[in-house]
Parts: sequence; structure tokens; C-alpha cells
Amino acid sequence: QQENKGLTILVNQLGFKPNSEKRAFISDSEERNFKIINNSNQEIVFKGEISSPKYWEPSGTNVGIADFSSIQKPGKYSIVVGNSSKTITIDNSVYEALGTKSLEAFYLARASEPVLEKYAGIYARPLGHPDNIVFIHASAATDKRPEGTTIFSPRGWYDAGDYNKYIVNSGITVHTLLQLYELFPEYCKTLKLKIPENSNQVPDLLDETLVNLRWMLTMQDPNDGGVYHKLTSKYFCGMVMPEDDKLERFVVMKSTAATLDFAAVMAKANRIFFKMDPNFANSCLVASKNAWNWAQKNPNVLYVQPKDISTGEYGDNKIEDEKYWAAIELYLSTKNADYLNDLPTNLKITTPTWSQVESLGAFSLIASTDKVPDSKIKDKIELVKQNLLKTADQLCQANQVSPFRISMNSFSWGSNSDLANQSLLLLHAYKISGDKKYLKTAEDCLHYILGSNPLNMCFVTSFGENSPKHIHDRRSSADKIETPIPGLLVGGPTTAARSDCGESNYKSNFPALSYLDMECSYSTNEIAINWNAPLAFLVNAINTINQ
Ligand code: 9MR
Repeated sequence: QQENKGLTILVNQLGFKPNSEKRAFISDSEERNFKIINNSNQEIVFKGEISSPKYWEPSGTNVGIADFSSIQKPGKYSIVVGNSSKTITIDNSVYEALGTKSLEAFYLARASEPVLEKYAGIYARPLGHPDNIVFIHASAATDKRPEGTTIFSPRGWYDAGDYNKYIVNSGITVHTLLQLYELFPEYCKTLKLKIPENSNQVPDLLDETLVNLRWMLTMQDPNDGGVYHKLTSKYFCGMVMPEDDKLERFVVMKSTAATLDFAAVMAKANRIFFKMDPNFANSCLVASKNAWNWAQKNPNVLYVQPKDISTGEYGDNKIEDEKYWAAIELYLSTKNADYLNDLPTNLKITTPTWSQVESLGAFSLIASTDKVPDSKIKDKIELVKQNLLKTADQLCQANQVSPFRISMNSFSWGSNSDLANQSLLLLHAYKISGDKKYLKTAEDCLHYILGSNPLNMCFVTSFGENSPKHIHDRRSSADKIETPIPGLLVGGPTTAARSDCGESNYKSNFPALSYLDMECSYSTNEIAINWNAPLAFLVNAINTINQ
């Protein structure tokens, strides 16, 4: 095993807001002191002691903390430890650019329309995947839609480094973006994105989300309400631009998970768009109810990858949580309490992922408490709130004892997004309680993602001084532009599939160091919509919350 040797200053490479807690993490150092110098006049503005180093098992790092939270004056500074130093920015605007770029990344991932230079600059590209001829796969065939017939299913976002479109993953992504709007509507209305719809009356964030919602609507079979699990080629295409991928595309198998995720998202969209576009909102609710009814009749159709299909699975064999999520969203949109009949009184709140979604329902429920007429249901919401705060408290406790001040010790596929999703839960806890410990813990997740981690990486493309250059993304690979598409969060360290680049390329066995900035590393260096959405949520939330 190889460790990170030598003194390194690990710090959020974008900087800090003036009132935020500010820490640098000093790894493998004998030095006990640090100082902060104001770059404009070279004056020492702070001298401090580094806390005694603690060992962090996931990375094998000994790390101490240099805390300079007391410096609040905006400016450029240097932290100096022994002979090493690093620049630090303190400013209220440190997250502004990333806030918009992390959302504009969705525009760059749009299928079925050209990405225009006016908005995308050098990342402009011709239309890819019109998806006007999409075949019904054998696994999805019915009498009314037999195998080999075609449907129209354009638009939406490419899932990740590949060009397929998956309902389950779209579901959580859209929900996260709609939730950002729901929690911070005034701020979101001021977010100006470089997208073609940016001069209409609809907030740009919602315009972007509509692109994927409209695609999702086409994934429902109008004959029975069931929703296809994914729209995909049979296998992953090569590392080519979207317009050069000519593989046939299929809709594959209806699944209960996809249908319930769809029902949940459409019910939520109904509320968000109710005033802006009543017709659209109404069609969302109709689609949601039809999907729910299909799932009632087909409660346990688990996705099974057909033999001739090898693209992403998003398979899930536990779908109670999808049911709770859909039930809650449908209740909130209809106020018909029957939807909540099967909801456990003690809904467990865990960090959301594409396969674990009951907390998304909980977030919606909590955000709508004042619109719930029924006092019994208000009591239920109270319990959900308490459970959420309990989970958030556990995250805070784990953060306090962690040498890197994060509440995560295991590194699954997409570990960076797990961290971002933890912060979402924490931000909801902050919104409910007003207790700043939740806000600070959420912000710690962001610091880690943006540089205060043992790899010394800012895990977002084109941000910070050390960010991923060779991401697993077909567009970034084939576009002949040296820099990758900006504003994309990579999955991050995991030991899940180190064979992708050959085991020997991974230099360390420590889970938090199992990361490779190589294109072949689809397990650690890919990008994905469900990872960018919680990043966008976190960055924009921290950007707008006055501390
Ligand atoms: O994010 C998914 C992760 O949780 C799974 O462990 C992994 C393997 O099944 O797949 C990830 O999702 C990929 C999807 O299947 C296809 N598009 C790229 C996604 C990100 O790697």
C-alpha cells in the first residue's frame, strides 16, 4: 500500500464565504504551527496551532486541522506551513460561478437538439440522438405496441458519460432540481443560465428541468400507464460524439421502480408548474395517476436486464421506498389521504441515492407542511421531521470525530454524490430547525468535494487548481477540446470496479485514494446527472444562505 507522503495542505480550492468555518487539513506533517498572510500587503494576519494529527483509516492519512475561521475579511490570503503554502480566497461570491456552471452542465447534456455556440461556447455541438425512431424491445412488447414497432421519445439529458436515458436516475435528478427550486424559489428565479429559453417567463432552472420532464412523459405507455425502465442502445457506443452514435435505440421493459419514480416526479411537477403552466401541470398529474395505477396492478416487477442489452442497469430489488415516495407526492398534489394508507408511521430517513428514495418523499412532505389540511397527517409529518433530524444528528456526530470533517467512511460508486446527498439531508434539517450545526456540516461536505480531501483534488471539472482532466465522458473524449466539459462532478474514489483501468493503475488500496484521473476509470472518473444535481443543490444553497 502506498500512502500520501509528505506535507500537503488540503483545502477547499474555490475558497470560503466570509462567515463560514474555514479549515485547512495538513497531512503527514511534523509542523505544529501555521500562519495566514494577507496577499495584498504580505502582512501576517493570523498565527495558529495545527491540531494534533489524527489517523484516517479510509486513506491512511495522518491529518491535523488548521482553523482560521476568525478571518472574515474578503481577500486573497496564503496559508503557510513550514516551507509549503497555498492560496486561499475569502469572498461572498466564491460559489457563484460553480452554482450556474453545475446547472448549465445539464444544457450541454441535452439529447435531440443542437447545443448552440451562443450558450455553450467551444462546447457547442450538432444535434445527437433525435430519438424519433425508438424500437419497442422484446421485453417491452405488448399487443398494442409489439416488438419492433417504434415510438417517439426525444429530448431529455444523457445520463452520464454514456448517451442512454434511464428513468430511475432521471427521477431522482429531476426531483433534486425541483427541490432546489421549492426550497429557494426567490434565489432560483434570479439564477440566469446560458440556455436558449433564458428570456422567457419561466425561471431558467425550471426551463432546464422541463427538458427532461418532457422526455420522461414520452416513456409512459399510454395504453396502460406503465413506464419503460430505460431508452438505450443494446450496448455502449464507442467514445464518439453524440451525432456520431448511430446505434439503434430501444425502450426496454416496464418496471415498477421506474413507474413509481415517474409517478413521484410527475406529481411533484404538477405542484411546481401549477401556476406557470396549468395544462402541462395537469398532464403531469394525469400521467402520475396512471403510473400509480399500473404499479398497483404490477407491484413487484423488478428490472431484469435482457440478455441482448448490456448498458446501465439501475436495477433495484427493494422498491418499497419508491412506493412511499410516489404515495407522498401524489398525496401532496391531490390531498387524497388514501395514498398514504401504506406509509409506515415511522418512515426511516436515510441519505438519498437513485435506489433509496423515501427521503425524497420526506423532503417534499416537510417542505409542504403548511399546505397540509389534515391534522393527523400533520402529526405524521412531525414524526418524519424528528426522524430526519435524528439522521442529521448522526451525520453531525460522525463529522465531529472525522479527521477530514466528513460523515462518510465508506466509498461506494459515486462517493462524491453520496457526500453531496448527505448535505442535502443536512440542509433540510437546517431549514426545519434553523440550527446552524446542520448548515456547517453540509458545508464541510462541500469543502471536502472541492479540495480538502486526501487526494488534494477539486472533484469538479474546470474548477480549482487540481481538478479531473481525463473524465470518462464520451463528449469530452471525442470533442477534440483539451479541457473537459466544465462544471461536472466526477464519481470519485471507490474500490467498486478497479478492473476498469487495470488494477495495477490504481496506486493505492485505500478506499478514499482509489481514484484515477484516467478516461478508462468509469468507476471513479465518470460524470452523471444524478451526481451533478446534488452538487448544484449544495453549491447553490450554500451560495444563497446568509450566514
Ligand atoms: O451510479 C450507478 C452506480 O450506483 C452503480 O453501482 C453502477 C454499476 O451498476 O452504475 C452507476 O450508474 C451508471 C449507469 O449504470 C450507466 N451510466 C453511467 C452511470 C454512472 O457510472
